[in-house]
Amino acid sequence: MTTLTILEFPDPRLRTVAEPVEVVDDEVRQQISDMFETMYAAPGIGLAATQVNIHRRIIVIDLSEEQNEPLVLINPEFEVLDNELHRYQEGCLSVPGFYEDVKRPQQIRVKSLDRDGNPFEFIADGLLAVCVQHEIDHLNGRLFVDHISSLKRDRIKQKLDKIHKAQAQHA
Ligand code: QAP
Ligand code: CO
Repeated sequence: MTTLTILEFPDPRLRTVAEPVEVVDDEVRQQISDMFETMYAAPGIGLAATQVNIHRRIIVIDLSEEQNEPLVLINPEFEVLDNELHRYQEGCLSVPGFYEDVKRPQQIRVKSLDRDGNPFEFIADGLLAVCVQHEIDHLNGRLFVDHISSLKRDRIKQKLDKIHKAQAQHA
């Protein structure tokens, strides 16, 4: 198992639109294992392949306290079931240390492939609905900071630029 490097905003590679997975093979399953290790180590509750510079449509999620409820989504799609918007204070492993309110539809139907390549679907609401939409945004090159004001986004960018410059100095 390997811990992967997480790209951080405003890295332009986070803007890449990921390609669908054609065949769910052992290479894909290895990437999924590495993504779980990376997410659990962080720790985080959701990670899209884009964030670790793998531009394929793969997401790992685990909302449990004990890190024992792994959910894998490959080529996921969703449909909005309840147009009512729900506000949630989101964070992101690619925007460390910053949290802002984002509004999204509160109930969705998710269609996906599992880690064996078999299709499955489920209805998500609450935190899971937030997480799935946040992660699918990543696969489309979007970040939660795209849903907030440009003023707030630019402030976050400036602060992270500063941190990244200091980190480069000490490297
Ligand atoms: C996405 O986020 C998400 O700033 C997953 O310093 C966000 O795992 C889904 C994290 C909100 C649902 C609701 C963030 C860790 C983890 C940080 C994460 C940090 C360390 C974020
Ligand atoms: Co994120």
